Amino acid sequence: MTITITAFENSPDGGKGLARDTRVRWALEELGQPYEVRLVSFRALKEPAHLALNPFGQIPTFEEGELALFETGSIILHLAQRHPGLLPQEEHARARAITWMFAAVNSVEPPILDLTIVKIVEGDKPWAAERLPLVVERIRARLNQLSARLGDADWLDGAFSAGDLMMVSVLLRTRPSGILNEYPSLAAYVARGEARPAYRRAYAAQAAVYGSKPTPG
Ligand code: GTB
Repeated sequence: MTITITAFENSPDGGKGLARDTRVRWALEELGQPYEVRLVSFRALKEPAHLALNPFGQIPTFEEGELALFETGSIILHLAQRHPGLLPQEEHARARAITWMFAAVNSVEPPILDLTIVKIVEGDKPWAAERLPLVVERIRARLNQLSARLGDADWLDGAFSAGDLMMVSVLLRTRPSGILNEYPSLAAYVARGEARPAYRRAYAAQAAVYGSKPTPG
């Protein structure tokens, strides 16, 4: 059965890999699963056909036969459970890798998203300048904790897993702000993720949609 995901017809980042279809593409590439992409306009995102796939009117979505999913965490967990390569076989190691996936989207991503919100969506509010340093401090607090746990390891818990794929994807969102460079071990961790052939294929595929450069940076 063909796997079809959705992505922006016009991504605001022009193909720099920041939209969330990149992490799903990356997982599919790691798992060696072919896929097709349906591009969706901003208007079509909020129309009934797309809302039936994702009630929040967002990309990416995932369809395979009768199954339709949304939420990158759920899509990647489904794929990693179905195909070998992104989750360890051993029960406890597998549960820990899944824990890192949740940590990425529940504990690390929220303050990172707040930074985009305070800078772009709320940038013209009179209190935005006051809020900005608070949000940056919350990001730093999480990155301090994460870099302490990573230490000098290559990956968060043994071999590269879906937990690392999700965490690297989330950390990449901090790059435009420069905060990641304050944490050399995390910057190196993200660079290791980006250097993986599967990531590079995923990046190139999304860049090609928007006529952007095929390599990150
Ligand atoms: N929790 C959901 C998931 O993980 O799947 C969040 C999905 C989501 O935020 N999708 C965004 C979307 O469809 C695209 S990724 N937004 C349109 C809308 O809500 O109307 C967020 C994103 C968009 C653009 C950039 N960029 O250009 O830099 C980066 C990230």
